[in-house]
Amino acid sequence: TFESIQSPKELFTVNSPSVTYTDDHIESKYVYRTTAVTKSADGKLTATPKETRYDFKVNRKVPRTGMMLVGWGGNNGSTVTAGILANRRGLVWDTKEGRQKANYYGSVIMGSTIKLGADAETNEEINIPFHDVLPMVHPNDIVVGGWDISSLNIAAAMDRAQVLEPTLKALVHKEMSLMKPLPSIYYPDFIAANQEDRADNVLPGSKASLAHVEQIRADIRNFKADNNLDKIIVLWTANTERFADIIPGVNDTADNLLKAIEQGHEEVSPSTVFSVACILEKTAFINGSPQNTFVPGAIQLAEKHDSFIGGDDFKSGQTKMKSALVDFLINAGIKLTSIASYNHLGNNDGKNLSSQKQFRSKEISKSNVVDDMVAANTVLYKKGEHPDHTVVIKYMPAVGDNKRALDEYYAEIFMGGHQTISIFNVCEDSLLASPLIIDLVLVAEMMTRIQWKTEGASEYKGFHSVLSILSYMLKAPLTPPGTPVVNALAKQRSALTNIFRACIGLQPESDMTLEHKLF
Ligand code: NAI
Ligand code: DG6
Repeated sequence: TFESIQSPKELFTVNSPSVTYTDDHIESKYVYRTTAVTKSADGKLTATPKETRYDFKVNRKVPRTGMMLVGWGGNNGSTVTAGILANRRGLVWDTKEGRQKANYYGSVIMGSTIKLGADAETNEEINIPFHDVLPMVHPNDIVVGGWDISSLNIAAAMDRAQVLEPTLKALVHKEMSLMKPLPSIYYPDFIAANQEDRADNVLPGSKASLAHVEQIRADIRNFKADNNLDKIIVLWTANTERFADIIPGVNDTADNLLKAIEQGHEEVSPSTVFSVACILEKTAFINGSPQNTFVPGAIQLAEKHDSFIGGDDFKSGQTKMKSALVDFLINAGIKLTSIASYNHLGNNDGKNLSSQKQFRSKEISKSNVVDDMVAANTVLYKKGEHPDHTVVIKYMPAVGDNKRALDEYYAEIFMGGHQTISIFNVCEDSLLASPLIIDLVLVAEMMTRIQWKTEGASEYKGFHSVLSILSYMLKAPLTPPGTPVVNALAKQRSALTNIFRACIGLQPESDMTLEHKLF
């Protein structure tokens, strides 16, 4: 059974001649203000304010949305499912610390606010939940399904994960025991050999095939029809795969990739097959793991089909801290010279990452996360200069999902002095990742309902297929080919906030507060 979904009430309207509300849409005429910089022969820079006019159109009808997880029976998959059910039913359970109520803490969309503006009379800040800026899907209304190579039902998978309190598990057990993951595709070479013993729910065939693509497409269509849904978002939260080699003629272009799948080429990974199926099905696909799912051919295919993709690798704990702390240090004028990051964890993710090739995927995504901040500070760093950065991950079964992350930041301060910052971060990995899964799905879904055109153009179109707006939630953000990657957490949040504001004709959130300074 599924509950009826009500279109959420809009918390505010925008009062502006540039913004129009119809039954179906919010339309805004927006002036995007940037600064164009030119350099003369003698090296002198000239900064010129620039204005570009865009029309945005937001579809106000909130669709009945399904989330299909690849790796549904994993720690993240089972935890996020239980979390959504608990919130939907408003559950309260006993813990050794007292009564605990379901919440969406850790979700930027559900747990944080943005400044809408200032009170017209008192100038006091008015903050509203992020979720209310645009007409977004509520996570309580998301219908969850998906695939796993392990046949355990999702209640048993939740027990296997050892993440949630037994009292909570008892409340959702019955409902979750009816949830069975669809059989998935398993090409043993891509994940660690130590995963083989759980692979008892697999489709025939151990390399890419059109039959696999077609089966996944059919699964999406059936799930949509069976649950009376308007839209599906698919998200990879399955094991980290090894990187696929980029081979000319195999995965370098859309046509070659399709051909390689048809011919069963061994260098096409399961996650790439899922992405291709979703792209062809016009279903947004997000990669929560670090591997290079989106080989050039997959990106080209998404562009060709105007289908949305996003990735890579959830940015949950250590890297989120890193992308905030390094931003702070470097923007404070402190010269960071080394970062040593150690992790140990004992869940199945850790077990899979104890294999060298899969660890290498994670090492890559965890290592490139400060590059943009370093490159931007030409005062502290010479061209090409970079802090030392090492990433270590060890599998320690005893600590289960309670990941330990130890970080040492070493920096040069005034007059040759040194500052050492040591961080010890302990928490359940899956309780950090689950709200990110929700954010990724909510934002990706919202982006499917936003269109834009330049002033005077006749046709609206969607954002670029590669949803770089999801960067805040991701360690190695995928961006449209040829465009820069932004890792700095504050910049990522401000892009998300201000794009949403632009869609309803509001200027970027400004912290100038001149009203409190000029009187
Ligand atoms: P997990 O190992 O508990 O779950 C992965 C699930 O994927 C397993 O149930 C496995 O049977 C399934 N699986 C493997 N290959 C599959 C395939 N081809 N099709 C369908 N199912 C398949 O791992 P966990 O902790 O849930 O993490 C999932 C992924 O998210 C990992 O790649 C991890 O590195 C990544 N991640 C996790 C973060 C966290 O904080 N928990 C943060 C960043 C990334
Ligand atoms: C060990 O680092 C396991 C990984 O899967 C991470 O827990 C995960 O990628 C989260 O990483 P971070 O750096 O965002 O905490």
